[in-house]
Amino acid sequence: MEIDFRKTKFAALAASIKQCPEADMPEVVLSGRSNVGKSSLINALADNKKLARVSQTPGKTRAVVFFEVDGKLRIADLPGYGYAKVSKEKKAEFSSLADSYFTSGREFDLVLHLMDIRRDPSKEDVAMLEYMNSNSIRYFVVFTKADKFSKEGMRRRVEELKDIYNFDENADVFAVSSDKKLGIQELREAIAQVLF
Ligand SMILES: Nc1nc2c(ncn2[C@@H]2O[C@H](COP(=O)(O)OP(=O)(O)OP(=O)(O)O)[C@@H](O)[C@H]2O)c(=O)[nH]1
Ligand SMILES: [Mg+2]
Repeated sequence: MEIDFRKTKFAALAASIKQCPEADMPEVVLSGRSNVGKSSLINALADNKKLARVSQTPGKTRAVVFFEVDGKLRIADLPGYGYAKVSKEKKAEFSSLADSYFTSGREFDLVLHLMDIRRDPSKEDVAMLEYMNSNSIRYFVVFTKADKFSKEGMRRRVEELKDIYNFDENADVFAVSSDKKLGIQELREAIAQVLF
């Protein structure tokens, strides 16, 4: 099915699982640590810089933010985890909202798990990958900020990371740059293929 990602609009903001819209269409979930580039990726996919809030101050996305793409699918932008400068209470609140998204029984179709291509695995990343592997959750690994490497450097880094992480053998691995629009079209097509 053709999906026009440029037709993406804000759909809902949920500060708790109860506030999430009814799961009545295919849903893609973005997970990953704070500042990894989740909101930026949504903007890149939609080709609209004003859609999702991007900030220099990590920890901006404090609720689950839903976007609707072309009336055909939903994207859920989860609060990022692991940002050190928010209080312990805030941290627990963000991550419990992200956790409860997964444990609530809400139906979703695909997780895009984002990780900064320059960084080594955090314990939250490892835990998330293990969680998805053991629950047979379909996911893509999306390495962000690929513009920080040359093309060859990026290829080598992705190989290195594949050795470091324990990815599901069926998981697709992408390297993208929201800034330079690298790998964005491939990701759009891969999402559409999994969902429809
Ligand atoms: N160089 C580079 N910087 C990026 C890219 N994508 C995002 N950034 C920067 O990374 C920072 C965080 O981006 P966000 O999209 O707000 O990250 P987030 O994952 O939504 O963060 P939270 O909402 O805190 O969970 C911003 O300063 C972005 O400009 C990219 O592709 N390349
Ligand atoms: Mg965000």
